[in-house]
Amino acid sequence: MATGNGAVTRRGFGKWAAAGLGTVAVAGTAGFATFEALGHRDKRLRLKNASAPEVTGANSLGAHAAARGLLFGAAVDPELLDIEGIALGHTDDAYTQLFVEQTRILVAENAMKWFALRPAADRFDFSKADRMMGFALLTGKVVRGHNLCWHEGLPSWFTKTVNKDNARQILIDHIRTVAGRFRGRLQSWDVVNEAIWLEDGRPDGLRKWPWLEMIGPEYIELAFRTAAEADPQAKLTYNDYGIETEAPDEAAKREQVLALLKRLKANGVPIGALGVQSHLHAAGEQPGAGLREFLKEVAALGLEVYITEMDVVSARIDGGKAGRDQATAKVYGDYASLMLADPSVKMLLTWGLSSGHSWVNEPDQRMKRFPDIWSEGPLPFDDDDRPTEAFWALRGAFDGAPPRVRAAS
Ligand code: 9MR
Repeated sequence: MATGNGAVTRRGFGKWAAAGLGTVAVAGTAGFATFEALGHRDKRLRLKNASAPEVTGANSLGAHAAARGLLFGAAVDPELLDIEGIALGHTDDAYTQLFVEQTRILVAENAMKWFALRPAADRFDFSKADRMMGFALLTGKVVRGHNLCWHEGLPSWFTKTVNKDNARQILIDHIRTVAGRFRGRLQSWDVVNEAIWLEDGRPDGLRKWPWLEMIGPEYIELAFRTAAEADPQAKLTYNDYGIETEAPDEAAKREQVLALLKRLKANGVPIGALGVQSHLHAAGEQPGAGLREFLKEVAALGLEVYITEMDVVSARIDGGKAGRDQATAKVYGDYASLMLADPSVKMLLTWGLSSGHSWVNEPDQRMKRFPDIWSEGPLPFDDDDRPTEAFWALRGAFDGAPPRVRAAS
């Protein structure tokens, strides 16, 4: 676990906290410069923990990505963050330190979803989301929002309350209130999440769910236009999964996503980016030429591309833990290299940072999706916050990426 003399103190958070929040926000990532002094040692050590100098400061994922003009970050659970310690200038909490050390951009894994923000139809609760924003402010992190419109993560009152008469207004009110609250403070918003679902059999590939059924396909356009009014600065993003590999169903889904993006652009909808979730599997079909071609088409629409939720499930890989770790690392390296070779890809976020806090190993998810095997190491750090093989593979992919002029902001 984290050492007493943790990185937070070394990075001078005491000074930042004393200077007040306004100064902290301006300081941004400049605070990382002091860490360059540690130098770069490209040695593949099995490290004691995540605050060892070989993986922190100039050697962190965030710093290596930034050296290429890329943003690296991860999904976080704000309830687990020791924000009080950060505010006082020091924390011993390993989870918190990992995010301080490694990331430059954060996204709430759940805290900005409907079920977290809407305890009742007539009430908003921003406490968890605000906690994350406070942490980001104190530590100079960029933040992206997830998500404004999704068929999952809805509160229990939703189906009882929303009907054809009020659906449009409820969607507008939610987006105005939520995007409005964080106006000017988010790098991007996942405005619409996972709207394509080929299994529903519609020619346009759209998922049949309450907003579609009650508002019609134009709910997507409505969501983007409302978000643009509420927060004109954020890059408004369409985010989806299952569009990464060469598998025929994923290639077909890519086509429908591209068609949707083209329709939105043709109608002048204010969309700025595509989020490719990137929940990958080490076994089975891998990403390849189809994805490369797709990226070119997306870029031609003038959209940025973000890797928004990367992790790798190693279920059904032989060779025990070592075999699974290696296979996972290979996917991290190959996938990040393929994606980052395209200049439209501006950032990479993993869905969590250490396997101790990964949805892949949440009991209900595991039993539903991967019941046959524990999928250790889906992320760049393991249960004990040591870097996994995937850490080195991902960092190597950042090093090999063509430099961007500047990071997305
Ligand atoms: O990781 C999230 C998990 O903790 C939640 O229970 C679940 C439902 O809200 O959502 C998970 O995150 C999902 C993300 O919001 C959208 N893409 C797929 C992610 C993994 O299921």
